[in-house]
Amino acid sequence: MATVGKVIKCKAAVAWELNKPLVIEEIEVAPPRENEVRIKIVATAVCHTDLYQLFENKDSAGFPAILGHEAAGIVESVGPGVTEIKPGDKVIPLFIRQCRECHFCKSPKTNQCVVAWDGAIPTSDTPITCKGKNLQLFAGTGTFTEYTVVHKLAVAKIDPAAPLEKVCLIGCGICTGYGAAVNTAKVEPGSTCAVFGLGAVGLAAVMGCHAAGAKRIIAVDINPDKFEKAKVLGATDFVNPKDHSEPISQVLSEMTNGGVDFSLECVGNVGVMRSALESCIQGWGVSVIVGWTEMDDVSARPLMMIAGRTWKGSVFGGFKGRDAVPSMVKAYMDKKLKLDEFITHNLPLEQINDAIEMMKQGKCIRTVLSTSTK
Ligand code: CXF
Ligand code: ZN
Repeated sequence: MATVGKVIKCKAAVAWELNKPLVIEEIEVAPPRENEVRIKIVATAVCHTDLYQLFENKDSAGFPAILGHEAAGIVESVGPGVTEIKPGDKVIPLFIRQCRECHFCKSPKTNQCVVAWDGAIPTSDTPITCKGKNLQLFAGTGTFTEYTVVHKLAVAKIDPAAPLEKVCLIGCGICTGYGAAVNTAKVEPGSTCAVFGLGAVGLAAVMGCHAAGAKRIIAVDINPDKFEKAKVLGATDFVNPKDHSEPISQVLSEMTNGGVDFSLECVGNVGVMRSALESCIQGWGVSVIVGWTEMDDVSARPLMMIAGRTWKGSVFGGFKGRDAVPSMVKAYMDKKLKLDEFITHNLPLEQINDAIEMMKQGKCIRTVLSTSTK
């Protein structure tokens, strides 16, 4: 390829500072260094965590930045030390790295590799610049761009036949929700589940509960427009907390004779996390925190757990990315996993601020942004 070994000038949506619209700018992307992979991003979707980073996370160390962490693309070139990935491979960047060698990677219990979060640490030494300034790559992926550079442990190689404009969703929302049900909650056949929040992550959690054989899946959201899609993905009951004056945990307890077996919080709100826990049945109920927030502490009465409930959480659905993402792509190709139902809009990267606005207003599930072909 003519670009190998050279700086690539291309377009990206740059987040210059908190709370400001993204700006389409020309950026310079350095050739991959040791253990790095330069990827042409073909499709990238907007996830709620990108909005969290732009509007709510008050840490200025993350700016200026290229946001985006749910994407798929094609490897343009690789740096020294990269052997498992080659130019032309179709890949999904990972915001949780997997080294396959540490004691966490060797355990089937977790995806918290010792270097899992290394990409998320702000650094002055990033491979992408704009107007002479280094840009942070959000979550170590920074995908709202035509080209990005990621560490080799943050790349999953996928089926060359996979449609990138669909499977990009596997890079975050689908695995996060589906895995939270299947891997973290370990939903059991015949069980009763409740999913709080019906964005892409919550809908994927519904899909995971359904795949695990749950008998009853109660979908909870204050926006009733979300119920239709939840039904398509397997939800059996629908509750809008605004329709009830009593606490939602009481409503669910009455509906289920004491509480649900599994609950999943997919909002990122500490009050909802508590409600989800309190909606679980005593004795064996399991509640999983899936939604992302770093702003507030979460609290609950100790009796909740003393009486036999388990409160846990996961990131990326507990999936080890380099191993699981290719399998999830295969599941989609084999028609065992739904993705198309999650894509409500398609836009060019240039219209990313419209996608962000729609997500803010709860008007979309996923908008997939495409980069121009060149
Ligand atoms: C997040 C977790 C923190 C890094 C970016 C992605 N998960 C879901 O959006
Ligand atoms: Zn995400």
